[in-house]
Formats: sequence, structure tokens, C-alpha cells
Amino acid sequence: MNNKEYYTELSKEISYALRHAPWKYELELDEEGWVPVDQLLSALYQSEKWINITLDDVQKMISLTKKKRHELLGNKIRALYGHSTPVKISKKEAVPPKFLYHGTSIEFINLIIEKGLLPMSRQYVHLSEDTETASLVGRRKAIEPIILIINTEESRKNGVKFYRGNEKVWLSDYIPTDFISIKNF
Ligand code: HQG
Repeated sequence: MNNKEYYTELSKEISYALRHAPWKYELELDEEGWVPVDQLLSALYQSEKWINITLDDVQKMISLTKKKRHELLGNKIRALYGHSTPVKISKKEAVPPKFLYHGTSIEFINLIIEKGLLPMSRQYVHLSEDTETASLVGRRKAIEPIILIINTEESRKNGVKFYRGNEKVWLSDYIPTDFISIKNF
């Protein structure tokens, strides 16, 4: 494994631990999703693959990864978004730009029009700050993704809340259909 692959694998495993299955690593997320980084390292050491891992590697992984998925603060680490754990991570409400975007596959459009944007298997609906990011997200599901435009200003007037993931990713609990439109290409 070269350096880049090593850090990509590390990022994926840490995301899995902090977003989806902390109990498999004997970790317990606090209400904002933090765990002591020493506990994460101890859990990773158990596997042959990460036997030589250091805190420095975790720091390097975070700084090398283009997409900011994790945050290290003092002796704690957390995932910034993406959680599917049973207890909802608490986030502080914030004011997003007037429009946010969501990239998805055409196969989900009818259901989204019918029911609005739902978190599905995650705790929050994930939205993008620009159309380019939304396109990248949507390309995980379709070669030619559909971009949805969310009118956050109108939805906030109707009680919809938004929270920050990272500098490109925003979160919400649910986006009703009334505030969603389809971007024309
Ligand atoms: C769709 C990655 C049917 C929704 C990405 C999406 C992102 C509905 C899928 C982050 C629906 C859920 C999250 C409804 C929504 N009926 N389908 N009512 N409402 N959907 O993967 O937003 O690289 O859980 O359109 O880049 O695609 O891992 O969410 O297609 O930032 O860091 O249900 O994950 O980040 O799919 O992606 P996902 P997402 P990382």
C-alpha cells in the first residue's frame, strides 16, 4: 500500500467507526459525536493493518484528505457528517446560503417529489453548498445525476432547520417538496 492508499483506507475505516459502528470499536459517541482519540487508536491497533498507526497518521490523514470528513480537537475526534448511529448527533442550527443543492439519481425523483428529501439511512439529509459538489455526490448514484435546488430562505420561514457539516456540506432533518425544484441543464 502506498501512502495515499494508506490514508484513504484509514479515512474509510475511521468514518465507518465514527459514523456507523462505534460499538464495533468499543467506542461510545458523546452527544456531539466526539470520542477520545486514544480510544480510537487503541481499537485500531487491534487489527494487523493498523498495528503501527500513530496520532500523527490521523492528523496527516485529516490534512491530506480533500473532503473534510473528520475533526480532531485536543484529545477528541469526531465525524462531521454522515452518521447512521441510532442516537441522533446534536448539531447547532446555522444559517445557510439562500440556495443549497442535492445531487441524486433520476430513479429517486418521483419519491422525492412525493415525500420530500428524507435522511434515509442517515441521521440527516445531506445538502451541498454548490452545484459542483452536488454533482460529485450525485455521481455516486448515477452517471448523469439530477441536481435539486433547495430554497433555504423559504423553508426556514416554515420551520426547516439547517446545520453545518463542513465548508461544503450542510445538513437538515427533512426538506418538504414545496422548497425543492429541479435544476435545468
Ligand atoms: C435519496 C457522502 C427516495 C437521496 C456524500 C440520496 C455526501 C430519497 C439517497 C454524504 C428520498 C441517500 C451523503 C426519498 C432522499 N425517497 N430516495 N424521499 N430522499 N433520497 O448516501 O446525500 O464521501 O445516504 O437523494 O458525498 O447521497 O461519504 O446520502 O441519493 O456528502 O464523506 O436517498 O455522503 O460523503 O443516500 O450522501 P446517502 P447522500 P462521504
